[in-house]
Amino acid sequence: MTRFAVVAMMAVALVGCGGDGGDQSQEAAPEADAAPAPGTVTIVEPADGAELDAGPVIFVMETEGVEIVSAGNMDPGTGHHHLIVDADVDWTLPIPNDPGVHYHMGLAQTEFTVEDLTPGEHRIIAVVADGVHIPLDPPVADTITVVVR
Ligand SMILES: [Cu+2]
Repeated sequence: MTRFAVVAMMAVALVGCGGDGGDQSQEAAPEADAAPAPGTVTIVEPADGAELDAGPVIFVMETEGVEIVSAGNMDPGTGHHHLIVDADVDWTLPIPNDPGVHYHMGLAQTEFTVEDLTPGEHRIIAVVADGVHIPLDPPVADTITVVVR
Protein backbone atom coordinates (compact mmCIF):
# COMPACT_ATOMS: atom_id res chain seq x y z
CA MET A 1 0.00 0.00 0.00
CA THR A 2 2.70 2.43 0.98
CA ARG A 3 4.76 1.53 -2.02
CA PHE A 4 1.79 2.03 -4.30
CA ALA A 5 1.14 5.43 -2.78
CA VAL A 6 4.72 6.51 -3.46
CA VAL A 7 4.51 5.40 -7.07
CA ALA A 8 1.22 7.22 -7.50
CA MET A 9 2.68 10.40 -6.07
CA MET A 10 5.66 10.21 -8.40
CA ALA A 11 3.34 9.82 -11.35
CA VAL A 12 1.43 12.91 -10.28
CA ALA A 13 4.68 14.81 -9.85
CA LEU A 14 5.83 13.84 -13.33
CA VAL A 15 2.58 14.96 -14.88
CA GLY A 16 2.72 18.15 -12.88
CA CYS A 17 6.04 19.30 -14.29
CA GLY A 18 5.35 18.39 -17.90
CA GLY A 19 3.76 21.68 -18.80
CA ASP A 20 6.68 23.55 -20.28
CA GLY A 21 7.21 21.19 -23.18
CA GLY A 22 10.92 21.26 -22.53
CA ASP A 23 13.27 18.28 -22.34
CA GLN A 24 11.08 15.30 -22.88
CA SER A 25 12.67 14.04 -26.07
CA GLN A 26 14.07 10.84 -24.59
CA GLU A 27 11.21 9.80 -22.36
CA ALA A 28 8.14 9.11 -24.41
CA ALA A 29 8.65 5.89 -26.30
CA PRO A 30 5.22 5.28 -27.81
CA GLU A 31 5.70 1.68 -28.87
CA ALA A 32 8.47 -0.76 -28.19
CA ASP A 33 10.59 -1.66 -31.19
CA ALA A 34 9.14 1.11 -33.35
CA ALA A 35 11.51 2.36 -35.99
CA PRO A 36 13.21 5.61 -35.04
CA ALA A 37 10.47 8.07 -35.79
CA PRO A 38 11.09 11.43 -37.35
CA GLY A 39 10.12 14.12 -34.91
CA THR A 40 6.68 15.59 -34.70
CA VAL A 41 5.40 19.07 -34.02
CA THR A 42 1.88 19.93 -32.91
CA ILE A 43 0.24 23.31 -32.71
CA VAL A 44 -1.46 22.89 -29.34
CA GLU A 45 -2.85 26.40 -29.24
CA PRO A 46 -5.09 27.58 -30.77
CA ALA A 47 -7.05 24.46 -31.64
CA ASP A 48 -7.50 23.46 -35.25
CA GLY A 49 -10.67 25.14 -36.50
CA ALA A 50 -10.75 27.66 -33.67
CA GLU A 51 -12.69 30.87 -34.10
CA LEU A 52 -10.68 33.74 -32.70
CA ASP A 53 -11.43 37.30 -31.76
CA ALA A 54 -9.50 39.91 -33.70
CA GLY A 55 -6.22 40.86 -32.08
CA PRO A 56 -2.94 39.14 -31.24
CA VAL A 57 -3.00 35.34 -31.45
CA ILE A 58 -0.58 33.22 -29.43
CA PHE A 59 0.55 30.04 -31.15
CA VAL A 60 2.02 27.33 -28.92
CA MET A 61 4.00 24.44 -30.40
CA GLU A 62 4.98 21.12 -28.85
CA THR A 63 7.53 18.74 -30.32
CA GLU A 64 8.51 15.15 -29.81
CA GLY A 65 11.68 13.53 -31.04
CA VAL A 66 13.33 16.76 -32.10
CA GLU A 67 15.16 19.20 -29.87
CA ILE A 68 14.32 22.87 -30.25
CA VAL A 69 17.47 25.02 -30.36
CA SER A 70 18.43 28.45 -31.60
CA ALA A 71 18.91 29.23 -35.29
CA GLY A 72 22.44 28.50 -36.42
CA ASN A 73 22.68 25.21 -34.55
CA MET A 74 23.15 22.39 -37.07
CA ASP A 75 23.26 19.47 -34.64
CA PRO A 76 21.34 16.44 -35.98
CA GLY A 77 17.90 16.03 -34.49
CA THR A 78 17.55 19.71 -33.67
CA GLY A 79 15.81 22.69 -35.22
CA HIS A 80 13.76 25.79 -34.54
CA HIS A 81 10.11 26.61 -35.04
CA HIS A 82 8.55 28.56 -37.89
CA LEU A 83 5.01 29.66 -38.56
CA ILE A 84 3.81 30.09 -42.11
CA VAL A 85 0.61 32.01 -42.72
CA ASP A 86 -1.43 31.36 -45.85
CA ALA A 87 1.57 30.25 -47.91
CA ASP A 88 2.94 26.97 -49.18
CA VAL A 89 6.19 25.48 -47.98
CA ASP A 90 9.14 24.79 -50.25
CA TRP A 91 10.60 21.84 -48.38
CA THR A 92 14.03 22.15 -49.98
CA LEU A 93 14.78 25.85 -49.55
CA PRO A 94 15.44 28.05 -46.54
CA ILE A 95 12.21 29.47 -45.14
CA PRO A 96 12.00 33.15 -46.15
CA ASN A 97 11.98 35.88 -43.56
CA ASP A 98 9.01 38.06 -44.34
CA PRO A 99 6.87 38.86 -41.32
CA GLY A 100 3.21 38.55 -42.12
CA VAL A 101 3.83 35.29 -43.97
CA HIS A 102 6.91 33.54 -42.53
CA TYR A 103 7.95 33.84 -38.89
CA HIS A 104 11.12 32.39 -37.38
CA MET A 105 11.47 31.47 -33.72
CA GLY A 106 15.23 31.71 -33.96
CA LEU A 107 15.80 31.98 -30.22
CA ALA A 108 14.31 28.52 -29.62
CA GLN A 109 10.93 29.93 -28.60
CA THR A 110 8.08 27.41 -28.42
CA GLU A 111 5.35 30.01 -28.63
CA PHE A 112 4.89 33.08 -30.75
CA THR A 113 2.36 35.90 -31.02
CA VAL A 114 1.12 36.87 -34.45
CA GLU A 115 -0.15 40.41 -34.15
CA ASP A 116 -1.78 41.04 -37.45
CA LEU A 117 -4.02 38.20 -38.57
CA THR A 118 -6.72 39.75 -40.67
CA PRO A 119 -10.38 38.75 -40.33
CA GLY A 120 -11.24 35.58 -42.18
CA GLU A 121 -9.87 32.07 -42.52
CA HIS A 122 -6.15 31.40 -42.27
CA ARG A 123 -4.08 28.29 -42.80
CA ILE A 124 -1.17 28.13 -40.37
CA ILE A 125 1.70 25.69 -40.89
CA ALA A 126 4.24 25.06 -38.14
CA VAL A 127 7.53 23.83 -39.56
CA VAL A 128 10.68 22.82 -37.72
CA ALA A 129 13.74 23.72 -39.77
CA ASP A 130 17.48 23.35 -39.26
CA GLY A 131 20.06 25.96 -38.32
CA VAL A 132 20.00 27.52 -41.78
CA HIS A 133 16.17 27.47 -41.90
CA ILE A 134 15.77 24.53 -44.29
CA PRO A 135 12.81 22.34 -43.24
CA LEU A 136 13.89 19.07 -41.64
CA ASP A 137 13.78 15.97 -43.85
CA PRO A 138 11.51 14.08 -43.31
CA PRO A 139 9.25 17.07 -42.62
CA VAL A 140 8.33 17.97 -39.07
CA ALA A 141 5.21 20.06 -39.58
CA ASP A 142 1.63 20.60 -38.50
CA THR A 143 -1.17 22.46 -40.26
CA ILE A 144 -4.24 24.07 -38.74
CA THR A 145 -6.94 26.42 -39.93
CA VAL A 146 -8.27 29.23 -37.80
CA VAL A 147 -10.94 31.82 -38.39
CA VAL A 148 -10.51 35.37 -37.17
CA ARG A 149 -13.79 37.18 -36.59
CU1 LIG B 1 14.40 29.98 -39.26
